[in-house]
Amino acid sequence: MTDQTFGATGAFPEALAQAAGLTDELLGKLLAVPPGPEARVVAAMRYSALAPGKRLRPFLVLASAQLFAVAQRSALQVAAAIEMVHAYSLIHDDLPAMDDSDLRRGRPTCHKQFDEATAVLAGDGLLTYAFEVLAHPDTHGDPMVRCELVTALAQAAGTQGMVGGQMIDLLAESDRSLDIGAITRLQRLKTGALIAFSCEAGAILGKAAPELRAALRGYAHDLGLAFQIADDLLDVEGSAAETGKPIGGDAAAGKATFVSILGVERARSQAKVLVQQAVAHLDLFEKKAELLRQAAQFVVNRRA
Ligand code: GRG
Repeated sequence: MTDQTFGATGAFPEALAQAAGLTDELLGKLLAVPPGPEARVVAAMRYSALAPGKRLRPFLVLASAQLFAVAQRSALQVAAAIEMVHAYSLIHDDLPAMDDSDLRRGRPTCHKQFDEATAVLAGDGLLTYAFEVLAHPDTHGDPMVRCELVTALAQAAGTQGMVGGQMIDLLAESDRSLDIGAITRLQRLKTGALIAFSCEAGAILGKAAPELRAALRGYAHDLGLAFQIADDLLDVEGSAAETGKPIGGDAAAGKATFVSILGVERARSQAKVLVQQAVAHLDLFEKKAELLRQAAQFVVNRRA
């Protein structure tokens, strides 16, 4: 494994790059292509999981785990698992039955590079493998902690989280009548739940006191909404060259988003308020949470 201690410089850009390097190294090992015809689905899983993304969720796992002095090896297992679930969601979201997208992370989407059936299987393979990784003894010596991680990720990814949010989103397509409360709930489920799991994972690994775990949940809640508003703003103001995916899709589809409801200026100021709120949740951790504070600023200023 690369000789890197996550966050050693205390600067967010380096820490994000380290999270990406360390997580990709582990993903590369976990997703070694086997011999035999099943090699094709593992190659598709590799293609999507290792495609260049920000690796924000792995960063959040590593930074939250560091608050509780969790071993980096344990945190990396969770970082790899969450990135697998995220990659699965992107593969399935891009399929013709959903967003029908040709471009993701600056490359052809999984079903364009391989084929639709392989992309469905690659998503399924990544989702199931993530739970195998969490259940592995390398993730934590205490089986109860591993069980808690499995339950928390299942809840975040399933019908009470991302899958539920995606269902609401599909039903709401072309529905401009959604109000701000409905959009907030949709996004809390669709993107917020995985972000919240990423932040809480450190507290689970570190067997943290309930109030510390609650503080991380509060941070994640505000961060997730700020992240989504930034995503909606990028869909209006960004470019495909920057984001690596088609832009303008929400407006073309007539979708209600934070930006379509609030307008660009109010959406931007709301994102800033959410970042301030997110950062305030971290007061309990004092200086130890500096990387998470910087991450909150990054989320609203990002261009990809
Ligand atoms: C198919 C079950 C299922 C769920 C799909 C997450 C999701 C639900 C769809 C992705 C569509 C989308 C663009 C959502 C907006 C927020 C989001 C998750 C953006 C992509 O995440 P980033 O910006 O991507 O962290 P990178 O590529 O940097 O990892």
